[in-house]
Amino acid sequence: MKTLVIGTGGTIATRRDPASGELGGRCDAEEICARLPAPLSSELECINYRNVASMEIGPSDVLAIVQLLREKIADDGVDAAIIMHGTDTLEESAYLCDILWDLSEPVVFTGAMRGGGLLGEDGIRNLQASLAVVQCEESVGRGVQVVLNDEIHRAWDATKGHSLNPAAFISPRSGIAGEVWLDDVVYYGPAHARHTIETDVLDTRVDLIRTVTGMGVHHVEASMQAGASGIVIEGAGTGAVPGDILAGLQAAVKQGLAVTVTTRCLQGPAPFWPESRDRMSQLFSGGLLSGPKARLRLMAALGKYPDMEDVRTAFERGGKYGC
Ligand code: DAS
Repeated sequence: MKTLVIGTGGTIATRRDPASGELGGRCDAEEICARLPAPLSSELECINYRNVASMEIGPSDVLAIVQLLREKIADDGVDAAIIMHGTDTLEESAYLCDILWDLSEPVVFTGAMRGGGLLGEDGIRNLQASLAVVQCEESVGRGVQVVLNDEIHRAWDATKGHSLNPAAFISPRSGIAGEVWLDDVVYYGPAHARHTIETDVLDTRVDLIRTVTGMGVHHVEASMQAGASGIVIEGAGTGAVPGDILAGLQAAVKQGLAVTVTTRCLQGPAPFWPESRDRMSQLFSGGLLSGPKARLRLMAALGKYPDMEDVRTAFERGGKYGC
């Protein structure tokens, strides 16, 4: 077994300077892996893709990482991968990777909430648990997962729910997929069907707009004027938006934009309005996806398909169950 470990930066790559006590130094992937307790049950190959805070990582980086994984699997005998990533945008990179990942080899994104050398640092344990997950036979075919705090989250649902606590990640819509008990990996159910979109082109001109009480239509108009090709609107509750915003979204559809409705609620689907289905029928359904995740799925669907009906089908196929 050969596991590729890719470093991108984030708190997991930080280290406290023993002299000053400051958290600032940055470790490369090899240095982080060297702190794993021996013996390791897999050969590791370490690659430093970048060493930055996760807000500096974007969709094009995920495309490049997926390409790298494909090459390593095809040419170098790699059969699993761990991506170490800052936790702030980890859920987005992991889900985009999951949308693009049509192979069966297990991929895990992990990170840390407490930096190296701090009391209660969690990065090395998260890496160790991730290694147990990617090496587990049952992880094959489950796509991309997120492992932190001994919990396994499906990428489509993983959400950073706390800004500081090491138990930061939650899966609010479906619950965790499993746990790591020391070295044992336990899944609580079978793998879901997955609906990937294999593309190496993303249309990144997709805006996310959150609905709040009393808001006007100017955000929608600004998106249209800026040349967006898609808008994800996070409605309230089951996807409710004020009437003038709905009219603005319908105008956007007429202008050729793909418009998707999600909910700003943490749980449950959107849109879900049996009584107004016709009025909303030109808008795509975000299903169980959060706004940020729907945005990434729409980027992939728009990047792959020129025809809007194909975009809709590819987008909505993954929305219902998120994956
Ligand atoms: N340093 C932040 C980031 O890169 C937070 C973290 O990694 O936990 O996302």
